[in-house]
Amino acid sequence: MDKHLNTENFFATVAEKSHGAALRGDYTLADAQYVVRQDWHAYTPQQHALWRRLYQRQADLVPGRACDEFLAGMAKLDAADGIPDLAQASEILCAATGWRLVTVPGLVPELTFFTHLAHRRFPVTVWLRELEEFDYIVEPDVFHDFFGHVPLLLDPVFADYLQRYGQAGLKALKLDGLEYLARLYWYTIEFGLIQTPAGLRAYGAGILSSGGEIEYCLHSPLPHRIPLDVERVMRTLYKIDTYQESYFVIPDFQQLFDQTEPDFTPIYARLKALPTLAADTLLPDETNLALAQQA
Ligand code: HBI
Ligand code: FE
Repeated sequence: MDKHLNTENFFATVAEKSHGAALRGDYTLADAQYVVRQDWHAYTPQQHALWRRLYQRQADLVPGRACDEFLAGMAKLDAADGIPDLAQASEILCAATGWRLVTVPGLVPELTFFTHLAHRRFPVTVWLRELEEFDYIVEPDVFHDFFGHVPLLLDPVFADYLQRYGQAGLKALKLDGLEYLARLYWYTIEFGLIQTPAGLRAYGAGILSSGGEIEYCLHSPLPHRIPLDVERVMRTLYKIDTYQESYFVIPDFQQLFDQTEPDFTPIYARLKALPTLAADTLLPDETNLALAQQA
């Protein structure tokens, strides 16, 4: 697709969704795939210090709350000391699962995003939030993208799931299925929970890069925790500016991968005839996993 046409549509959509606010990254130097250089030497000592604080807070929170696969990936990436050089991190990742990191100015159009994922390339935003945004940020930054998403890409099964998601995204663009697929992304890749022998754990990047939701999602009595069913998730609306009202729980990554094996074409057709579900819905046949079970 022509890059400029694509770009105009993208910025028009973003502006509409965000009530006119422009995206924050610098897109002027991006290539046709929205890739930019990470100018690692341009990060200031203050920015590296802010990264270390963000990293240390999450590093203190993840034991007993993140799944083991995430913790293992995080240890291999070894990024506690400052904003990582993403080309070096990409080499570590590539050796593990064949994924690479590409560096982008921020959110990229869906077609671009899915194309990267389908080719086992994960887009990581190059800029870091400001100090005032320590606890909450609207658009994904390098901390969210790297700390939240990259560790699990070192796990072979999760890595295959994300590639499959990208391939499904490319198909969904043609089938008018994007809203369904965006909900699947939200409730798995961003806010997914996993039931492990040691108890309930988080694997979603939105949770694992958050100082507050990481505890809330596991132990608050407020949200529902529901066994994941792909079609159910695809019908479920989500909140972008509060903690989630429902989390969906998988038993393991293989099951997540297997559930996304079938072609989504007939699923989209079925879902178009059904109403969407509010974020706090609990269906009559659903189990809200008891807190007692979670150890
Ligand atoms: N771009 N850089 C970036 N990161 C994302 O997570 C992202 C994106 N573009 C589109 C997009 N996500 C969404 O449409 C997904 O929810 C499918
Ligand atoms: Fe994310």
